[in-house]
Amino acid sequence: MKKGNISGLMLLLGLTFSLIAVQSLLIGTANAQSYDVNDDGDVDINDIIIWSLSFGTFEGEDGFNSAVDVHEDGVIDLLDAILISINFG
Ligand SMILES: [Ca+2]
Ligand SMILES: [Ca+2]
Repeated sequence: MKKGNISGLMLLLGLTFSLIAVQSLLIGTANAQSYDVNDDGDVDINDIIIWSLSFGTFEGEDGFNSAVDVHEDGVIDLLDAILISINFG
């Protein structure tokens, strides 16, 4: 059961701007896992869209995508999206 939807994406976009100030803190908690979720050579909105499809899922659930669990804590949440989005480009 997929819980991700476009509203989650819009929420993220709003939060990204306010949370970018804590970028260095978040990077400090991340490992070297690639933020290029779809492995196309760019970290961009398409990776966030893929994240949104799994948003709210836990490891082992239908819809969970380990590629977007960039924080590797077993849940697809906003922190993963923030980590992806601050690595855009
Ligand atoms: Ca990508
Ligand atoms: Ca996570």
